[in-house]
Amino acid sequence: MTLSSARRIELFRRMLRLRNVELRIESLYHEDRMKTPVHLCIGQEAISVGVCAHLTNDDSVSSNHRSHGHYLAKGGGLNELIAELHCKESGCTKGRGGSMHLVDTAVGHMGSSSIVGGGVPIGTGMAMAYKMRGLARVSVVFFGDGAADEGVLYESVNFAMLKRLPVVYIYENNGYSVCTTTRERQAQELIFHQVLPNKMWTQTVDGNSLDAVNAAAATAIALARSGGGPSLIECKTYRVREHAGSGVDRTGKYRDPAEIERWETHDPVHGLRADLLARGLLDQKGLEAMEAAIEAEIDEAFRAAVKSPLPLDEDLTRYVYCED
Ligand SMILES: Cc1ncc(C[n+]2csc(CCOP(=O)(O)OP(=O)(O)O)c2C)c(N)n1
Ligand SMILES: [Mg+2]
Repeated sequence: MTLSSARRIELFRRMLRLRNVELRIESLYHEDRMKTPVHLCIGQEAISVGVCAHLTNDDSVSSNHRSHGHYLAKGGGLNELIAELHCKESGCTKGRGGSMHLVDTAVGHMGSSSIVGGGVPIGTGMAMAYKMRGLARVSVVFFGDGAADEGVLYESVNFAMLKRLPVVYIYENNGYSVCTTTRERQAQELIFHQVLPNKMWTQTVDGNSLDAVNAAAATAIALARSGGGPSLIECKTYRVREHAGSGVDRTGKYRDPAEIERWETHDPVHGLRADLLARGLLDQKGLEAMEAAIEAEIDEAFRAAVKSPLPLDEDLTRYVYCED
C-alpha cells in the first residue's frame, strides 16, 4: 500500500511531533520535575506511527515500558502524557503510573506494562475478547527483543495461532535489552518468525522506513480484521538513546560509538524530512510552520503540567482497586 502525498505529510507530522515531544522531555529531564524514569523511543518513531495509522479508536494497543510513541501514535492526549510524567493528578493515570503506565482507553491505548513481556498476553487476551464477541477489531501488541527472551511470548503466539485471533505482534528489534545485544541472548532469531511462517503471516522490515512499516502493517491489520488470524512484523531498528533517562553514552562501554553513528545517519525522521523536501511535497516555510505548531502544543502541555496539582495524600490508595 503506497501512501498518498497528503497522507505521507500527515504521518511525517506525527513522527516529528513524537520526536520533538521526546527531545523536550530529554532537554528538561535534568530539572528533576518529571519524577519518573523515561525510556525514549527516539529513532523508532516510524514503527508506532506507521502501525497506528491503520487503527481506529475501537482497535487496541498493548504497550511496554518504551511507550511514549505507542501512546501518542494511537492518539493518547499529549497534556495527559506530560502531566503523567510530572506525576500530577491530571496525568493519564492520575499521576500514579508514570511514563511506563500510559493509558487512554477512549482511543484504545489500553495500557503499557513495565514487566518485560507483560503486555503480550494482555493484548492477546484483548484479541480473544474481540473474537468471542464477534467484533471486527484488531489488537496490536508492541514488544521488544527483550520480550522475545520471555516464555510468555511463545505461549501467547501459540494460543493466537491456535484460535486464529485478530492480533498483530509488532516486534521492535532495536538490538539491545538494556546493555546486552540480541545476538548475545538468543540462540537463533525469533523462533515463531523463523520456524512457523506457514502458520502465521510474518515479515521483517526496515523499522526506520515509514513506507516499509506502513506497507507491512496494512497487510497484517487487514488480515486480522478479515478473520485471517495473527501475524508478526519484525521491525529492525535501533535504540539510539540510552536504555533509560536522557543522552547517549559514546564511551564504548557496551556498544561501539561507530554503530550509533551509523544508525544516526539512518534516522527515520531526518530521512523522511529530506525525502519530502527533495520531492517538493514540503517546502522550508511549510516545515517551519509545522514545527512551530508542534512546539506551541508542547509548550502548552508542559506549562499545564507544571502548574497542575499533585495527587492529595489522602487519595493515596484511590484507584488501587477498580471503583465501579
Ligand atoms: C520480566 C522483567 N525482566 C526484566 C526487567 C528489567 N528490564 C526492564 S526494560 C528491560 C529491557 C527490555 O528490552 P526490550 O524488550 O528489547 O525493550 P527496549 O528497552 O529495547 O525497548 C529489562 C531487562 C523487567 N522490567 N521485567
Ligand atoms: Mg530492545
